This record gives sequence, C-alpha cells and structure tokens, in this order.
Amino acid sequence: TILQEHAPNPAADDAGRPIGYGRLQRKEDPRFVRGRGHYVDDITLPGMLHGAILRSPVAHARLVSIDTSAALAHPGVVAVITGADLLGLGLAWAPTLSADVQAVLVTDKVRFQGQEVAFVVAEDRYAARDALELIEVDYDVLPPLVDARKALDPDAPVVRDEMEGRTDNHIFDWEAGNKAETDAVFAAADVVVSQEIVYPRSHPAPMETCGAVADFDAVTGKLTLYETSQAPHAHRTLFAMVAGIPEHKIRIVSPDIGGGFGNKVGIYPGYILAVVGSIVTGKPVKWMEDRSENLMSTSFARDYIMQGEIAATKDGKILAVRTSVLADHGAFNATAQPTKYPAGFFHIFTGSYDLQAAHCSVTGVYTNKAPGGVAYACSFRVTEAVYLIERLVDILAAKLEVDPAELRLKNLIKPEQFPYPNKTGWEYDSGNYERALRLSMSMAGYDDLRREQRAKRDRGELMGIGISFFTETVGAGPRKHMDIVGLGMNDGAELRVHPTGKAVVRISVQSQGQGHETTFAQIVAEEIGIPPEDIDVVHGDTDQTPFGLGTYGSRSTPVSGAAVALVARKVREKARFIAAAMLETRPEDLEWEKGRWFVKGDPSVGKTIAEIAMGAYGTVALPEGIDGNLDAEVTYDPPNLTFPFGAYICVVDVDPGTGHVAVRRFVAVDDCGTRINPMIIEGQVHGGLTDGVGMALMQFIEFDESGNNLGGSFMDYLIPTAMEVPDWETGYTVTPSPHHPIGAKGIGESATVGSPPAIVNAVVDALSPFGITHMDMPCTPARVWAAIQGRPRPP
Ligand code: MCN
Ligand code: CUM
Repeated sequence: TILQEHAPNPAADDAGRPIGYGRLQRKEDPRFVRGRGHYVDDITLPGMLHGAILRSPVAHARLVSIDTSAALAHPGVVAVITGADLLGLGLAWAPTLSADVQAVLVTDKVRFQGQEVAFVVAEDRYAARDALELIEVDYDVLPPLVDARKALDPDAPVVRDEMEGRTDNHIFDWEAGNKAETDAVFAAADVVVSQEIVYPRSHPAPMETCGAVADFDAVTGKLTLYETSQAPHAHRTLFAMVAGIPEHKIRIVSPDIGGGFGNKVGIYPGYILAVVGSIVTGKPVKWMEDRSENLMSTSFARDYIMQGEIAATKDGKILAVRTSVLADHGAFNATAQPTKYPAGFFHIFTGSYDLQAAHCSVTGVYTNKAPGGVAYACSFRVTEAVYLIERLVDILAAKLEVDPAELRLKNLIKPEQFPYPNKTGWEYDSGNYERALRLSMSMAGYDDLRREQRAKRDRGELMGIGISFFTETVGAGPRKHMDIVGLGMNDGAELRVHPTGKAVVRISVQSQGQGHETTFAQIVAEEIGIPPEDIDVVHGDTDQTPFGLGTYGSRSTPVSGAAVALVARKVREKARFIAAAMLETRPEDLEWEKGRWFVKGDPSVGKTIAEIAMGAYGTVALPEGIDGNLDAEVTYDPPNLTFPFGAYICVVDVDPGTGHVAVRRFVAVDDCGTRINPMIIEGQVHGGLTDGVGMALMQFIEFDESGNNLGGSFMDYLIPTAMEVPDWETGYTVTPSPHHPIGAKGIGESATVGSPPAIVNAVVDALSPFGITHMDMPCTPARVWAAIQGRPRPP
C-alpha cells in the first residue's frame, strides 16, 4: 500500500514547488551559486598554521636518511615532522579500511611515487612549501613493481617486505558462485567466447581536492577536525581507535564538500598529519593538497584485469559467465569496502540476465602504485562488473551474428522472476528490464539508427551504436551481511519539530553535492506534511548528528533516506496521540491526510502538524507515556540492498583519419524506484554520463616502467567538458523497491556504472567492419587510429 501511495505523480514532476516528489529547486544552491559555500579551505582559525607534505619523487626506494635542519631554519617554519618522529608517537602506520596498515610518513621504504615523506608546518603555506625544497632526503632506489601481471612472479620485488615473513605481493583470493557447476555448463555449451578485458586505473578527481584543518585544544583535550570526508562518523571512530583520543573528545566537521566521488571515503596521511601538527605545535593546522597531490596519492579507482568468458546456446540463450580477475591494489590495501567482500560487490557481474551458473575469482596484489581502489562512482566495483558482462554480451552477439539489443531482450530477467536470486548470492529486489530497454530503443529510434548505420557503412563511414543494460546493487547494507572495520552499515536520523511547526532533521550521511538538504527535506515533507523549506537538514558534523556510516555506494537514499522516512512516521504517530488529546478523542478514531490528523467521518475537526507541535510543547494534558515534544530518532538497518537498473544507448561517429570518437547521441533510461526529486536525479545522471565519457574515451592513470605516474596533472588526465559530451537524452521507468519505506533505490552512481560499456560497445561496433571485436579503454584517438592501421578497409 505504501508503494501505491508513493507511485509517481506525473503532474508533480513539473509543478513548481510541491511538497513531496516534485522538481523542487535545490535548497543549497542559493549559497553555492553566490560563492557562499563554506568549504574546508574557507576555514581560518585564530593562530592557524599551514602544513605541506614532502612527497617521494621515486616509486620504490629505501629511505637512507632525511636532513630537516635547513627546512627548520627557514623563516616561518614551526615544525618539521618525519616518519621517525611518528614512530616515537606510535603513529607512523595507520590502519586502512581493509584490515591492512598504511604508512603515514615513510619510515623504512618508499612504496609509490608521491608517497608522504615529511610534513612541514609553517606560518603560511608559502613558507611551508618553500621549506619542502630544503629537506635533504637520501633514497636508495629499488626496482619497482609496476605491472600487476608480474606481481606474483617469484622474482618480483616485494612491496611490503616490512611485514613479518612476507615474500610475495599477494593480498587476497576471493571467489563467488559455483565453480564446478559453471565449468560443467561451459563444457556442454554450444558457444563460448573469451576475452581479456581491462578496466584501467582512473581517478575521481573531484573539483575540491582533499584537506583538513585540525584544532587540538590541549586544555579540554578536544580535537576538532574539519575534514573533506564522505563519512565523518566512521572517521571519528577510527581516529579514536588510532590516536587514542576518546571518541567524545573528537568532533569531525565536514562542511560543504566540493565533490567526493569516492575520493573522500578513506583516511589519508594528510588528515592525520594535520592532527599531529596541531598536537605538536599547540595551534590549529591546515593542510590542503594541490591537484597533482590529489591525482598521484589519493584513492584511485578500478585497475582490474579481467579474464572473462560467456557460454551460450547457438540460438543465443546465455547460460553462464565466469571470470578470473587480477586486482591491482597499489602499495597498501586501503580500499574501502565491506569486510566480507574484498572485491566489493563485483560478484554482481552476472548482470541483468537469467543464468544457469556463474563463478568469479579475484586475486588482489600489491604494486608500487598509490593505494585506494573503491572510488569514482563505482558502487563498490559494480562498475567493473557491469563493464565485464556488457562487453562479453556484445562479443557474444558479434560471434552469433545477432543484434546486441535482440540478444539482451532474449536473456533479460523477466518481471515475474523478482525477487530474483542470482547465482552469486544476491537477491535482486525488483525490476522490469524489458520495459526499460524497449523504452530506450524507442527513444533512440533504434531501428532507424541501424538503417542509418548500414547506409553509412556502404559509404565507408564509421558509425557505431552501443547498448548497455546494467543492474546495480546499492544501499550497503544489512548488518547481518556487512560492516566496514567492524562497524555495521546502518544509519541514524533524528527529527525535531519545533513549537511553531518548523523542523530540523539530522542525518548521518554527508552530501558532497548530491542535494541531500533538498531531498531529505522532501522525504520528511511527504511523510508529515511540513513544507520542505520549513525543514532544515543538518549533516556533516559529528557533534550534531546521529551515528551512521556516511555517503558512498549510493547508499544515502536506500539507507539514510529510509531512516528519515521512518523517523518522520514515528513523529506522525506521536502526533496522533497528541492530536487525540487536543481533540479529546481516541487516537484510533483519527485519520491522517498529508499534514493533519482529523476525526474519522468528520474531516472538519482536526489538527495540523503545526498545531500539534504547539500542543506538544504547550499546556495540553498529554496522555500517559507521551512526553512534551514532537521529536523522534531511529537507526535503520536495511533488510536488503536496492537494485537500480538502466538501459543506455550510445551513438558514436569515428573519424578513420584521426581515430577521434565523437559521441553523437546518448539515451539513458534509468530506474531508481520511487523518484524523490526528478531534477536532482537528472543532474546525477548527467554527471555520471559525463564521467563515463571521460573513462571510456579520455582518462586513465598510467605509469612508466620506473613507476612514474603519467596522469598526475590535468594536462595528462583529461576531464570531459561540454565540448566532449552530447545533449543527454534521459528517460525513466519506476519500479519501486519492495523493501524500502518509500520504494526508492539509489541513483548516484548508476550513470558512471552504465555508460562506459555503452560507449565502448559503440566504438567497437563502429570498428567492427575492420574485424575488431574488443578494445580496452580509454578509446583515445591514438589507440583507435592504431587499431585500424594495417587492417583491410571496410568493403
Ligand atoms: N535521489 C532521488 N530519488 C531516488 C534516488 C536518489 O531523488 N530514487 C536523490 C537523493 O535524494 C540524493 C541524490 O539523488 O539527493 C543521490 O542519491 P543516492 O543515489 O542515494 O546517492 P548518495 O546520496 O548516497 O550519493 C553518493 C553517490 C556516490 S557513491 C558518488 S561516488 C557520487 C554520486 O553520489 N558522488 C557525487 N553523485 C555525486 N554528485 C555530486 N554532485 N558530487 C559527488 O561527489
Ligand atoms: Cu565507489 S565511489 Mo562512491 O561510493 O563514494
């Protein structure tokens, strides 16, 4: 019944500012568009000092000596901190989010280019930066391990030789699905295609780089840390565990965040160094990294080498998939993901298809590269999973010589099969896949596009059409299945309705641009009828908000959004008792309409939420067990994840002379269940599609054989602009989640997950007359051009 109540109202989509699910303009935008946002770097505290990090120019080297005397003598320099100093404090190594440790400052050995070697604290950032150049470091350079494929060779350099008894670079082996069953299905199948598919290392590159302002008060013992964090509460608990500062003496504030995209989930050495700097100097210390530091040292994304195989009958029934993956985790296993899942949710690589069997195995290895791993709108590695299956399906279609849309339509899970248990342990909550794919095909004019393509091919022109159909798993997660460093993945919400009927809702997730101040107010508005502009959404300050695990994996709506809906319902229920007292009737004789309890059968007699609030705080005689406020709090434990999905169609034109790929059209049909704010959803989708163009065509973090990062600036790591992207054509279907209080699923990463395979499938389709069936990202002009050289021209 809830789902009906929340079925999308098409009129509300376009109405100006309705309560509930309309296109309410973002409440946060007035401050952003006027330059009045308040970011970490805007924070200036009295007496504040500035920190800068000395980073290693080489990828792998023994640290022989560091001489900081000249830096210390530099005017304005207050302190220079080295790894040896941190060893004395027991802070040289910090735990990662994946049960590994990472060096805060190098003590023994440099393990990647750009690693933190020393920290200078000075009166201004110029003095701090200048002093970095005065630090003398003697490195004994070692051969680096750059190629993950060589990581397990017996003669490979051992990256983590500081660990007791360690003689190799192996981190973990993990598998899902049933190997024997899968192998049997493969052995009996008519058709099997195999392909090595690489999802290259990329980087989230948010507009705002990472930074912190640490303020340790030696008198009260309280640490206030302003920090670019997607998960302030989790960070606070970890700081308490690592630094030994009691948790109630730590306040983490993440003010406005200029984009996170997964880059701000982890705890970086710079944050810890700002804290150490403040403790050592007794003054607040600010540290903000620059663009190259961000690209070279913070959480990268992807870096999966996937050997994939798909089995089918000769008439195109897909039977099984299997893959073995080599995962390059860099120098420290600092990837952020649920403990039981070292490869994130990669095991959703079975995609949107009804299969008989599936098996995946993932091996993680260390290399001399920056750590990280789960970032860049990845939905915990669903990006890699979707890319793998959607490329394999296209390769299969080419082999069977069938249309890739037809092959997908034939194999999609059917609406009546939901909830659908896949072969690796997920239970897809709801879906109507065929409807979404057919909608995208009609929006794109698929048959006409194919006709146009045939005509162009006859003229020797290279036009490509690429499809991807993806299923995500977002909303981590049920505490019975998942935790991060032992913390259950639940979220709290607190709602207070003030006497005059205005409200404040405090949430545990942290917006980095997703518009939570608007959409979470809309959820409350929908549930209790207070207009969204009368509801303040407080987030990002651990002293002011309930505990919860933060924003990533598009979990805010599935988890925190559910908490907010439920806390509002709790207030509504409480309001019923107070209204009954006010109306001198029984609670069970009251009926709810949005914003008001009224007497059943006599709608003219009732009390609005504002009247009830005044009653609660006023002199109304309250019933037994009801106290004098209109507040509530909840912590939400989701019963399952949510499974958003979408159908994307991309049209490209390739210039055979230059290899340049132009994305001419892109149709994206998304289904994120109940839509809270269509405008925000479209914004999320536009952004994610743009990310996809970046990854598919332009950007990757590459290393030379010495381990030098070749993507360390925006000269080399390209960010797509309006010039490189088409006018996005978006559509949607609505298949509510059956277990979410308002039926909503996440949307924040869908387009980043779904678009790269559509684009690469289109590029490969354009090049298919040359006999090309696969190409690794990014499909840069140089790579595309090289791929078609020496091949016979299309007829
Ligand atoms: N929404 C909605 N209706 C739905 C689902 C979502 O109106 N059915 C709205 C939400 O209320 C929220 C927004 O869409 O305002 C995104 O919601 P959700 O899918 O729950 O994702 P999160 O809020 O948890 O955001 C995280 C997600 C991730 S993991 C990355 S990475 C990413 C993304 O968001 N980083 C972003 N989008 C980003 N957008 C911006 N501007 N900046 C980032 O750093
Ligand atoms: Cu994996 S990037 Mo988002 O989950 O913050």
